[in-house]
Amino acid sequence: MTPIDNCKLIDLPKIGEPRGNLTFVEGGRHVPFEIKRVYYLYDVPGGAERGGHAHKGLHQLIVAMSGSFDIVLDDGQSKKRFHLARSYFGLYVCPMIWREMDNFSSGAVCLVLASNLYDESDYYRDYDEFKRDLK
Ligand code: T46
Repeated sequence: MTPIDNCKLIDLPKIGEPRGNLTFVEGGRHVPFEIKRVYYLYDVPGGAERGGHAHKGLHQLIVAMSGSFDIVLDDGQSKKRFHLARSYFGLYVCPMIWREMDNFSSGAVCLVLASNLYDESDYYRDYDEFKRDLK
């Protein structure tokens, strides 16, 4: 088992009705952290790439609210590509995982629920530095 095995797709509750669907996420219940921040990526141009970093301590749940995109997770030993395309699945990403995001469809919206407020010092933006600190 490597750290990447802690990252998994979480099947979120879905209340389906003829008037539409409703999905909810409760911190500490559906995700293994309290939610302190929400942010989202949208209007991503075709062919653009996002990510290219790892977090030292941040836990996240990443959801394709609309459209689709891919995320490649990398724990320094192995890599896994996830295709997110449904708003009732969230990808839980634990700390110390490098991620790259690409293949955004037109109109894609990527919602992120995060365990902490924005803090640039929590980022590794250099892959070699990330790898060095894994040891
Ligand atoms: C992640 C992926 C999925 C803020 O000022 N506050 C914030 O809460 C965030 C998330 C970003 N920023 C600033 C920092 C940069 O100047 O927004 C700018 C763009 O951020 P970044 O280049 O990190 O964006 P992405 O899309 O590559 O990554 C973001 C998150 O940073 C990251 O946590 O996992 O979305």
